[in-house]
Amino acid sequence: MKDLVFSGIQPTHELHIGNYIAALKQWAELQHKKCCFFCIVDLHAITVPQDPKKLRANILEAAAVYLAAGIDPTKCSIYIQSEVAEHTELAWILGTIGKVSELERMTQFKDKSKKQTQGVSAGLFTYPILMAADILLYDANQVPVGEDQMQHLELARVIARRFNERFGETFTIPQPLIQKVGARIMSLQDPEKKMSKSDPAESSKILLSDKPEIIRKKIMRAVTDTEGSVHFDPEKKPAVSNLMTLYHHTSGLSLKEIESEFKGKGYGDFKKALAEAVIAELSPIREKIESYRSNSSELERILDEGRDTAKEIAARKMKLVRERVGLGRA
Ligand code: AQP
Repeated sequence: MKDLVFSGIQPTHELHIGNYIAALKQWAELQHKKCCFFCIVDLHAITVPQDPKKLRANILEAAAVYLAAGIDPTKCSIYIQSEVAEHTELAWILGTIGKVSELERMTQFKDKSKKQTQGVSAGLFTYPILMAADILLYDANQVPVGEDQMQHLELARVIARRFNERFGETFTIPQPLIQKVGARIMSLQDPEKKMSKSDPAESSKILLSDKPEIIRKKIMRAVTDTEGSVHFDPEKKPAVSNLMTLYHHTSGLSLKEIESEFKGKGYGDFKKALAEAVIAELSPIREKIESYRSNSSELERILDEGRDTAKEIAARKMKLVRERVGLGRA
């Protein structure tokens, strides 16, 4: 059987280079070899308050970004999570399989709940259950994610196994697909923090929509260390190692090749080369986002087709799940 890949991005804020390296870039490579479902996970987005008008705009923006990053709708399905209601139905059922104690261990919940000023929603707590439903609904066996999602994916595996043991073989156990280098891109201003869409500090992240002069400024201002050597050591030199990771993914050079290119040179030279490599990688994407965004009928058509394909598989799976659990009537 052909491998099935599922992955998604929340349409919250603008996407950054961390989302690109860990998710979109991997997706664009995978689509040539596997059957892929790439979802815009708007139901996940509302686990923290969203402005409804902005959310709708962000959903279409995310679809344009997927296409601009090279995701080809003739090779894979691109669709919006809330348009396939089976995601939420399965999430409810899996919520009776997952345990509160398991959800309480999720570090993302602990981090995100600290930032909520108007109380923490129950949806933020049960987010990993919905993520399990997203993946298990399609029997995805491969899930490309950044390192921050590994704990959620592990929970999806636990839930799938537990369901299969209780009700008989129903779900495929998914495996993570994680970049060897760059599974966690860090903030340009604080190498202890991951680069995050919702970080209010603009200089902490490189957005896919950033123009060349902004990219140059952000990289030239990125924190480094006092040692002055371009050397990969995430423990002792986390900031420089993070910048080297960005250079590795945008120049195609290995970490060793980067070290030898900048042997005896300072951070200034390295940052200039990094900025040009990032600009060369992201500029074509930025230009394409604009053109996909302005062709809304084409975007609508792609999202309709993706939804229909996803819905067919999801409906079949839910029929089986209802039977296994004993819901409704025969
Ligand atoms: N800094 C990162 N490095 C590598 N991968 C990352 N991802 C996110 N941040 C980094 C990966 O991008 C995919 C989509 O992420 P998401 O939209 O589902 O949510 P997130 O992990 O919560 O992303 P952000 O950017 O940090 O958003 P906010 O600030 O809204 O919470 C996932 O595969 C994720 O692993």
